[in-house]
Amino acid sequence: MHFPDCRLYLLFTPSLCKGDPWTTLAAALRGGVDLVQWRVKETDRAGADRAKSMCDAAGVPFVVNDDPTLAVRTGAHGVHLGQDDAPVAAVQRVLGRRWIGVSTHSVAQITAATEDGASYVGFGPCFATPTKGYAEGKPVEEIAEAVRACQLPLFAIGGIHAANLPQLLRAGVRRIAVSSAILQADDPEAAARELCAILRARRMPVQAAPAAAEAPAQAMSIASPNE
Ligand code: TZP
Ligand code: MG
Repeated sequence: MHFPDCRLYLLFTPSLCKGDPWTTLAAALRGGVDLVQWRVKETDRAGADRAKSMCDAAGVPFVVNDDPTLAVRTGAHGVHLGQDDAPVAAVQRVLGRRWIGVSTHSVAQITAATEDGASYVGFGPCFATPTKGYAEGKPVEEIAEAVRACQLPLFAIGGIHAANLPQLLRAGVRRIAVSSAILQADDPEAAARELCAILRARRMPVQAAPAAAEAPAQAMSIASPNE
């Protein structure tokens, strides 16, 4: 199944929400999140079904973390796997044509995920984040190198919020996956909207151009899978 042009991937863990989780998810969807991952350790079929229905109503694809069986049962669009989860090929047999995303932390892991048939990769951590216990992020040069090397859609992940996103955009990142930037926000809709606006601004072609020399860098929008 073709992987769509999603840019703002919400890692949805109900227990991490500052407010009511379902109100938070609804707000995030209104704010422009365009891919949602169900990220819950214990199997919660009812919760996953509820999140999937909300995503369906918003026309947003739904991915299940770690659990291919739950992905099939909920009718999810895909599953997301970490480096310690089952191999892509084995999961593909269960999932058929659904997407398989893989968490990666190096160019070697990106290459392996690509060869294994992944649909997209997560790459990080880009910044320190208590959400997954990372005390520091990767150097920006390493992120830029990963973006350059990656032939699949790449979602930067880890500690990303509106204030540090421009740094990643300058490194070539065009898609991000976030948890706390939205789930912990006082206003999750506004937080999602702001991230969307920053991501979108990076894709806008330069309009009237006194500084015409900057136009090519600003205008690139469809050059590679990362674009
Ligand atoms: N994988 C790498 S960092 C991370 C995951 C799941 C956590 C992302 O959450 P946050 O709150 O956006 O840092
Ligand atoms: Mg996992």
